[in-house]
Amino acid sequence: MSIDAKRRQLLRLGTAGALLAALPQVPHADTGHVHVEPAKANPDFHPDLELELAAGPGEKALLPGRATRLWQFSGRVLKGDAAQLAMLPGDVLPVIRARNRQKIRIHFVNHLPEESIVHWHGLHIPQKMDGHPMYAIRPGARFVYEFQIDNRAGTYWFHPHPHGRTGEQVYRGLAGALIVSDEEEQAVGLPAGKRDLTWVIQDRTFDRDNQLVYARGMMDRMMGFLGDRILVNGRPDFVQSVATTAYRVRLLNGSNSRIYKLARDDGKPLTVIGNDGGLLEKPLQKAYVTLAPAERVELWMDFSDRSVGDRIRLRSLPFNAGMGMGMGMMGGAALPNGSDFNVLTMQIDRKVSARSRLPATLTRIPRYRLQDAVNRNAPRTFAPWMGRGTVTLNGRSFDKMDEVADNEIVKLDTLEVWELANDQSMMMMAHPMHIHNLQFQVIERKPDPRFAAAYQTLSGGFVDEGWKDVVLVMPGERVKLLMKFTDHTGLSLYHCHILEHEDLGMMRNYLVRA
Ligand SMILES: [Cu+2]
Repeated sequence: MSIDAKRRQLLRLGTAGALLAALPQVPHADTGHVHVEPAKANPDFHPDLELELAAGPGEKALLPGRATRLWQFSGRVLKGDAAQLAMLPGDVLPVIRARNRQKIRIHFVNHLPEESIVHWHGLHIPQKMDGHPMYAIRPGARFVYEFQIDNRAGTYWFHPHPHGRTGEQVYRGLAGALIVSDEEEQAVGLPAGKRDLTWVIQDRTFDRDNQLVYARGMMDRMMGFLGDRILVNGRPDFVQSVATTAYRVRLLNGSNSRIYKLARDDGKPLTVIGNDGGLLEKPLQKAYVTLAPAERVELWMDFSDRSVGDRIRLRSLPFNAGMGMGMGMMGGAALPNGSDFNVLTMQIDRKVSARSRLPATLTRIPRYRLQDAVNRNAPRTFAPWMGRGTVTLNGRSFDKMDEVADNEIVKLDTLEVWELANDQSMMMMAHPMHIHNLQFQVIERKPDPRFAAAYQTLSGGFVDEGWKDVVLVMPGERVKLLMKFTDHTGLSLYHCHILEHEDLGMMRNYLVRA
C-alpha cells in the first residue's frame, strides 16, 4: 500500500482506527497443537445412523459467470435412513436430521489442504466427540465420531473448529444444519415435511471473478469480518416459494460476525416458537428478532391470508451495533453491521386449503433457580476484552489447547451462575458468547445506561426465553446465566462466536470435574 493510500485509510478509520492500525500486527494465533490420536470406530458401538462426512474443495455457480470455489461438506449414509443426510434447498449446505436417543457414527474425512475438526454446536456429548481444536486432524486423516443424541428436539448445527482457522473454514463454505426431533415435539403437531423450512443466513464478499474474499487484515479480524452480499443456504437473492398455509421456519445465523435484526416488510410481527435449544413454552410475538452469530430462532409463519403472487420480504432493519468510543465508525465494511437490507423473499405461488392452528402451548421448560446455584452469591465472572491488537477472556487467551485457570474448573452435577461482563474492555463491541456442551438459561441482563440508546435498537428482539447456547452480550452489559454440568467430565470450550474473535483467542476451556 502506498503512503497516500495508507493515510487515506487511517483518515477513513478515524482516531480509534489509527490507534489500532499503528499497532504491530499480531501473527496468526499459534495453534499450540498437541495432536491427540484421532478417535477410531468402536466395534461395540452400534449406530442407528452411520455417515461419511468429508470436507474438501469444490465449486458452485452462485453468481452469473464463473463458479465460486468453496470448501464444502459432502457425505453419504453408510447405514440407516438415507433421508437423514440431505442438502438444504439451494444445494450448497448439508443438513443432518436425527432423533433424540439415536446413536450416530460419523466418519469425518479431511480433504482440505489444512487441519480441521468438526464441532456439533449445541449438542451435549463427551469431550472427545465435541470437535475441540486439540483433536484437529491433518489433511488426509479421518476422525470417527460416535455419540448418542442427548438433546431435546431443536435446530443445532455443525461447523469446523480448528484453532485459528475456524473463521476462514466456515467462511469458505463449511457449515451444516443438524435438526433433532423427539416425541414430545412431534406431539405438538407443528408443520412438518415440506412445511418445515431451514434458512441459514450468511454474508460474503465476492471479487470480480466471483471468488470469495475473506478478512484482509487485522482490522477485519478485530472488528469481525462483514461481507457485502447476503446468502441464504449458500445462495444470494434467495427466494422461498410458499403456499397459502402455515410453515415452521428455522433460522440460523451462520455468519462470521454479522448481527441481523429480522423483520417482515409487510409490518406483520414475527411469531417465535423456538430458539437455540428447541421449542419455547409458548409462542412470542415480536416486531423484530435479533439474531447474533450462531443463534437460532424458529418461527411460525402463516400465509393463509395471502394471495398467490404476493411477495413478502424478510429484511434486516437498521440498528446501532452499540459500539462505544466511536468504534461504529471503524472497519470500513461495505455493508456495516446495522445496515438495512433484504435477507430473502417469500413468494406465494400456490393456493392450498390446508389450515394449521398455532398451538397456545408448545412445551414445558423446567426453570433453574438462582437459589439452587452452588455459587449463588458469587457468580463466576467472564469478561471479554479487546484492545491493542488482541482479544482475551478474563485477560487470558487460548494459548494452550488444554489450559484451564482456577476459575474455569467446575463440579459435575452442580448448578452454577455465570456472569458475562462486557463492561471492562478497552474497545467496546457486542459479543455473542457461546458455551459448549450444554444449554443454559438467561436470568438477568444489566445494560449499561451509557449505551441505552444503541441498546434499545436491538434489545426488543432478544429471545432469552427457553434454552440457549449463545447469548449476545451488548457493550457495557452484564448478563447472568444459569447452567448445569451433567453427564460428562472433561474439557469444554466457551468463546465469542464472532469467529475472528474466537480465532484470535477470545476462547477458553472450562473443566468439569467429578
Ligand atoms: Cu467477540
